[in-house]
Amino acid sequence: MKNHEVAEILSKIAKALALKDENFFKIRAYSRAARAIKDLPEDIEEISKKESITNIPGVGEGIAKKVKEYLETGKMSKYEEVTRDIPKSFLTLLDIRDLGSKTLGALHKELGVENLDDLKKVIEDGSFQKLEGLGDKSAKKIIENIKVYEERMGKEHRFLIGEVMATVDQIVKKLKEVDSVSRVAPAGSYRRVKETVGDLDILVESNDNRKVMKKFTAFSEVKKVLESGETKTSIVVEGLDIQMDLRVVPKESFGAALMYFTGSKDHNVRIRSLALKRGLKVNEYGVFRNDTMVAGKTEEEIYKFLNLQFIPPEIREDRGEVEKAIEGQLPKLLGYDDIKGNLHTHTRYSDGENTIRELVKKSIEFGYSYLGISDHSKTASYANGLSVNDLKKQCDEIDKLNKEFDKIRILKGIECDILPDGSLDYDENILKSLDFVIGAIHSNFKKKVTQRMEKALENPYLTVLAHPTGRLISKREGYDVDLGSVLDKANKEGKILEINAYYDRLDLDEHNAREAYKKGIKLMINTDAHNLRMFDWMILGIGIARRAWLPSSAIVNTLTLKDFLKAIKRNG
Ligand code: DGT
Ligand code: CA
Ligand code: CA
Repeated sequence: MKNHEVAEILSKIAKALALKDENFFKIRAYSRAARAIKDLPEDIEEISKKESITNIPGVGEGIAKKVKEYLETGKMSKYEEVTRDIPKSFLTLLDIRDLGSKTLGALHKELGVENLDDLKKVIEDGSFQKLEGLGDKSAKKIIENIKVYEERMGKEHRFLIGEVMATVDQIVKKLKEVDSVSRVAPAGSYRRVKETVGDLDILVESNDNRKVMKKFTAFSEVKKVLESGETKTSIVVEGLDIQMDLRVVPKESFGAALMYFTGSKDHNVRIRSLALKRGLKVNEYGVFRNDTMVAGKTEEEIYKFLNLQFIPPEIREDRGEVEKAIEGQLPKLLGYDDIKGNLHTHTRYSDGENTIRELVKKSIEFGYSYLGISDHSKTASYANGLSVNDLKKQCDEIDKLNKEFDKIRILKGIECDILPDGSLDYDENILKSLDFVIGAIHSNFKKKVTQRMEKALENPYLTVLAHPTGRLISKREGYDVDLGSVLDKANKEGKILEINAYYDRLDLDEHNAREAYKKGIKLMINTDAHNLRMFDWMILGIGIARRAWLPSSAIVNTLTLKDFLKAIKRNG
């Protein structure tokens, strides 16, 4: 899937244009399109085959043409045009977060910075800090971001699960259509829904290995075949440059192979040693007593044979799941169909791409019984936050739509900035008129984050605290926050915490979601959707909750509308 690549190149065009003092609207068009394409859960190439790319909200005709050119030729002449006179070593600087075009321009013109080493030097000798608008704080931030960048480049690259999902779906679908193939399943860290994956592992059940391998290596998604044998073929996926290992397995061993290649390795080790104690041998072909195979067709059969409860893939990490399964004490995890509403969504009133009506229809498609609208609040000028008047207009529109749609209830909410002093972004009367308030920190990340969140949690009108660590998996460490203390406060105040299902956030993550649950805090899983396609990310939030061992009772948006309304009712 080339979405990330395409988004990256568009965003670099935007920065390069800005360096050249080009027209503001032109620059914004490129950054908007970059973001829209990055957020797509569908493969842009597939979309371009079925429909016009301009159907993606935020992508205009001019940019669509350039994207098409890139998809067809692997090149974007606009990018080459705007970067022709910028040296390559300088282009790397575009990848450093928080280094905007204005600063880049000043660094270049006034300090002669031409590459990363130069940048480090001018920070060290203090001349960076003396530039207009910069200071010690910006210097510190940039030093951190350089570190993150260098780590990312140096480390063995891992992919965000959301980056690879569409491609896996596509390849699985194609494999299912191959003659003689009766089952296809992703395995490895992907099946365990880890937030990042190192490579992809796919299993196919078939009795015609050669045919499967031949068809597979000819797929258009295959960039390069690394090795191809009778049972295993490894390829590099076009666009993503991720490795995929495909294994063909006979029917009687499919469950054993699926279990083995799903891992994790530590889980497998635990299972095998348990089996040994019972005089059994477990490997990727099956379960054996002496040399006789006694199970292997399905995972269910294998766990049962070992006298274990079935262990869902998401918790196979050797964190005590095998011991619990022996005792029959595994919790029933939140199910993928249990969610009844998405409460953190944005519309055109702020920085979303869709109307409320469109979100309502999408929610009905998902079978949801409620939908929460939560656009940005008034101080959030970076995201076109709602003035008091806009908010009133939006509430009126929701009232009307609620009369029109009887299958679903639309709830009035806001994603309210937590201001530098910890207060919320509207006064009491406004907040009181809403069904729920999601509080989040969006600016001044370095200022007393813990105290601000705790103060916000004391506010009777706050319902949910969103993305409390503020991390972006691919780019940014979280805020400097004492999460333990925030969790205790949330618990004391009876507030809900969010699991943000967007694949680059997943915040809370599996560890702190578990911690929150153990303290007795209720959680809500939301997509933070800025367009319809982002509703699809809900499954990742559910995956994270399952990895945290959470039952559906831990998640408030699994409740029926009636109970949900009770759960979000404010105490004050
Ligand atoms: P990744 O790709 O780094 O995100 O993580 P995994 O878990 O997908 O690891 P990978 O691709 O190396 O191998 C897939 C599964 O195969 C792994 O979860 C467990 C199994 N496996 C691989 N190598 C070994 C091994 O040496 N011993 C055992 N017991 N299992 C292995
Ligand atoms: Ca893997
Ligand atoms: Ca692998």
